[in-house]
Amino acid sequence: MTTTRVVLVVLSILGGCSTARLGDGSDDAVPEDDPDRGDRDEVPRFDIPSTDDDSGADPDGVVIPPADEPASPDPGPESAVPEEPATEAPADDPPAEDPEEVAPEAPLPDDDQDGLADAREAEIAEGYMPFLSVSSDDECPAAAVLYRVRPHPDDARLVHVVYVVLYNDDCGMAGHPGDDEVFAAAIDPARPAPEGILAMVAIAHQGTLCETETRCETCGPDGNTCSTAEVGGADWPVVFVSHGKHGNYLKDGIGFGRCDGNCFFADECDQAELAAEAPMLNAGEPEHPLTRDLTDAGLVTAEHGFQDELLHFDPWSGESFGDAGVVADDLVDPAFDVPIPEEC
Ligand SMILES: [Ca+2]
Ligand SMILES: [Ca+2]
Ligand SMILES: [Ca+2]
Repeated sequence: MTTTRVVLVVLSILGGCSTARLGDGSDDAVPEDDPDRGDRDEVPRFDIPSTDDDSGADPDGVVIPPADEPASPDPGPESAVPEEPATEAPADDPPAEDPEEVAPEAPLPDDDQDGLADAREAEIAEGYMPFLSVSSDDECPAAAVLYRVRPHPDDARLVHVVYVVLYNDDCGMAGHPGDDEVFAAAIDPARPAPEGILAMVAIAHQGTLCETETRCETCGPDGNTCSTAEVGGADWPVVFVSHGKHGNYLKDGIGFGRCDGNCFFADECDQAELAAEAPMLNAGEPEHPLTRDLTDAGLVTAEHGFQDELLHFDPWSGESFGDAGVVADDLVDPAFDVPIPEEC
């Protein structure tokens, strides 16, 4: 009996060794013996010692198999532990996506703190700038445009823009160095230009006996519709500029509240073939100016035709622009508030 037991033991040992070697090539042998299916991931552990199998003929491999068989269930869960970090790796990926989501949410600069991105203000003021009709024979047309953009006080979805046109001089009757002429517009940025220009207000000779206010709408009653000029197939609302004096009117021709012959027959306006081109700059808001020096900002400069005494002007200083009006007052003057037409 003892002899046969010895033989059986030897055979069982040899059989265990071959099983381990098979495990190198296939995982089938292990699962059959192991009740815990979750431990099948231990297969890689067999692959590692398999390098020893390269020696193939080494008899040492015979000793290892029996030790692995009973031990295999236990090291199973232990081996699962080091594998967990591998599963945690993908968990680290999500945080990498977060910054990408945050980037587009980053607010754009709003240095004048009015709730509108300053870059958007520039797009609106310049993109919806009405057709500025300066007489072709104006003898002092050098100009620059300072503007103030803010959410419309009556509807934050809309925008209110005040345009202050600064000229090097007023060369009309009783002319003077410097000139500031104002008009304003209510704009719906959800509509393309020029359709988005809903209504305008202009005042010529403000504060004088010749003061004349004109208003117009682009979507209101026919009697108050803005005059337009065709540019690129679209009809742009026109701001008529009186010859030499630069008073702004929204209605040309002869008659009460119109340009031609107004101010004791001194004013005259023309429909220019091309809109006046002038550099433009955002003034910001009263409490948060975007500029305090129009020359350093590149607007009122010698290159743009302005004389020395007008250089380095602070639009928020409360001082007159040359011998003209106070620009800081122009920018906040409620007389230029443009109501939103009900029809628009
Ligand atoms: Ca702003
Ligand atoms: Ca603004
Ligand atoms: Ca003037």
